[in-house]
Amino acid sequence: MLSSTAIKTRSAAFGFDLCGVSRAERYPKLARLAEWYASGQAGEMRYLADTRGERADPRVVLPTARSVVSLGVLYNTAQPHSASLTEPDRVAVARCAWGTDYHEVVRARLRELLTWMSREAGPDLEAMTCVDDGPVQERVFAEQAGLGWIGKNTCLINPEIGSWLFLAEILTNVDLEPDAPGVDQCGRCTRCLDACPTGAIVEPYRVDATRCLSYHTIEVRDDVDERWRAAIRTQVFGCDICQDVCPWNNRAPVSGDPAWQPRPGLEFPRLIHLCRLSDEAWRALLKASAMRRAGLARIRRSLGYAAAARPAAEATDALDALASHSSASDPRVAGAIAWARGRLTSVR
Ligand code: B12
Ligand code: SF4
Ligand code: SF4
Repeated sequence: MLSSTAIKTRSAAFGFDLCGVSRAERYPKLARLAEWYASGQAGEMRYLADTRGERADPRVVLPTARSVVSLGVLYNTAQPHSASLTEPDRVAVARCAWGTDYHEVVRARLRELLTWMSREAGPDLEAMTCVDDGPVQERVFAEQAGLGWIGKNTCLINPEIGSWLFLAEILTNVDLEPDAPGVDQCGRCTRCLDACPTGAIVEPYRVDATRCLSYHTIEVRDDVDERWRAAIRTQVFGCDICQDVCPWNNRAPVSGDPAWQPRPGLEFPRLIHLCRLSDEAWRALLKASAMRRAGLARIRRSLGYAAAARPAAEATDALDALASHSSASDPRVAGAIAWARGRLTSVR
């Protein structure tokens, strides 16, 4: 017989650091997505609206669902935070993209857990797994399942291990004992709102994605809106600033999991190094990496915007290096190089 306790014990053996259970229900916070999308703050992430019916109620995803098992994997490593970067010619790739693509790693772990659950529950088990790209509001279910609380920066924070977490779920028809929801412990802190370089946390618990550097450097397919290009500076893929400054991450433990350790070249590389990197070297670096989501042209586009923040000689070297690759004919890369060169002449 499948129980919450047994699933929790087993999940740890499969590499999950957190596990909790909630009922598969239509929680009030789930309604926020539709309002958020309607406000235009999702930008071009249409897939969120296309799946809004499923996202509002897990029983639309799996009609027989009774419980949601929420899982968390700590990906923090021993390296310093991007906010403490002292060498200005270095740039940051988001910590969640330093190692192997978490979608692949976590999905494999979910499969193992599900196989075990099927053995325990027998042939009547119905279940569905999600990690990131499924139509499930993962932070809401994680909060309901007691994995932590949704902070003012909108990240799920666990009081013991912080917010450097990948989230995943198993929706199932099994009636499992639910956990108590997480309790908000942000208190009067506003560090994430104060530190965000673009004011994207427009109010506590609300991120306007169209201002967020993570959105611009990972999700935006064409040119980044001119208003936000200069803000990219060092955040060339994703952005960790609102988690770097969160006091709950000061004592976050470090994961020894080889999957999350930074690949050589991704731990705060020099901008010029990334700009010079050949297509072949990038192909090797992006293999089974979460950075594939943006693709090389978009990554080089962001490097072009970042170059504009450097002193003229250094920026020119970086832009010349970007211009030497065949992807310089991509309109997004060409546009970024032209924009950055224009700023070098107009600003200085
Ligand atoms: C779209 C998306 C983004 C967008 C929008 C982010 C955002 N803040 O909404 C962008 C591209 C900007 C983004 C960035 C990042 N993301 Co993202 N993203 C997602 C995705 C696919 C959907 C999130 C979503 O629907 N957002 C829309 C908002 C409205 O919905 P929501 O996040 O569920 O928020 C609910 C709560 O905030 C709730 N709520 C909370 N408090 C309150 C208070 C009140 C008063 C009310 C009414 C409601 C309310 O209402 C919302 C509606 O459901 C999820 C995966 C998933 N399927 O859930 C990953 C996910 C949230 N992202 C993740 C990560 C790691 C990141 C980055 C850290 C990556 C990086 N380093 O660049 C940044 C963090 C930026 C940030 N501060 O959020 C992780 C978060 C893990 C964690 N600890 O929270 C997730 C869960 C993916 C995963 N499986 O691990 N992301
Ligand atoms: S990820 Fe960066 S840009 Fe986005 S809300 Fe956090 S600090 Fe702001
Ligand atoms: S920085 Fe402060 S306000 Fe922001 S999420 Fe962390 S504890 Fe909450």
